[in-house]
This record gives sequence, C-alpha cells and structure tokens, in this order.
Amino acid sequence: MGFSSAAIYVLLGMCALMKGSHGLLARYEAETGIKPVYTLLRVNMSNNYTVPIYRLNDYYTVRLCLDKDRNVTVTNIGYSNHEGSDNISVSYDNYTEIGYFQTEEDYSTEHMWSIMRNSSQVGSKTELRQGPHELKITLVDQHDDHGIELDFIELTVDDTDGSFDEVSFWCGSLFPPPM
Ligand SMILES: [Ca+2]
Ligand SMILES: [Ca+2]
Repeated sequence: MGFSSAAIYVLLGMCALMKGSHGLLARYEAETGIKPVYTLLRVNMSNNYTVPIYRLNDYYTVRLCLDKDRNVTVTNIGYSNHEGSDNISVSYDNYTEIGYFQTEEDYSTEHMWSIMRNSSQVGSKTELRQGPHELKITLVDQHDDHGIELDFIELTVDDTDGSFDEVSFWCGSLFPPPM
C-alpha cells in the first residue's frame, strides 16, 4: 500500500515535470479560417485540406493572441511537397526570423501532394510578449514552380500555472473550415 502511494506520487511528479519542461502542444490546421477557395481537398492529409504556397515569396500567416508572456516553440509544420525541395522561412511579426526548414524532395510518385511530411522543430524557443502576434511561413527559395502545400502547424507553449486556453491562443479561430 505504502509502495503504491509512493509510486503514484512519483508518477504525478513526473507528469508535472514533463508538463513544466515541455509545455502544451497547440495544433492549428492551416485551412482553419481561410476561405474555401484557398483550400485544397486532400483526403490523405490532416483534416482533409491543405493551403497552397506555390510561388516564390508567397506566405501564410496565423494570428496568435497571448494572454501573458509565454515561451513558444515551433515544434512541427506539416506539409506536402511536389518534386524539388524548397526553403521555408518561419518568422514572427514580419521581421523576427526564428529559422527555416527544407522540404523533402520526392519524384517517386504522381501523388506527392497527398504524402504527409513533417518539418520537425524549427528554430528555438521564443519568448512572446502578451498581446497579438503573427506567425509567418514564407516560401523563400524553390527548386521547381510548385512550392508546397501547408497542412498544419504545431507549437509547444509553456504553461507553468495551467492557465493556457488553446482557443484564445489561436485568437478564437480554432474551428473546422466550412465544407
Ligand atoms: Ca516543391
Ligand atoms: Ca490540414
């Protein structure tokens, strides 16, 4: 009995530590809040839709509404790519580039837009101040004329006191797209 209680406390402690050190995962489908004309039906992709970023310097932005100062990490960006690889820049508020990733080249199949790929973490943890921010994803270099399709964005947000609210964090726009 005593051992079980101790084990539970150790487990609880580990959970708290994981939450404190890694933060919470906040996920946003790229097609959320965008007019249907700008989305593409891709049944193998997350939530069945993507958003094209095809031409050089085309970009996608998502608004963040910080209820307080928080540390935010771009943990993963889901995308699909056609043929040649591209360089994708990720920045905050139009000027602070936190990093970039290179998309995976693939000439193997006709269905490349339906192959889900992951950027993994981009840049390092950034402290964002309370208030509105904009996360921008820009096609800065491309090796073909097709760019990428953006599927989803995953951020890890530090939440030391349990006050994080994901809908507010995405400025209230965390809803499925119109069908
Ligand atoms: Ca491409
Ligand atoms: Ca999607």
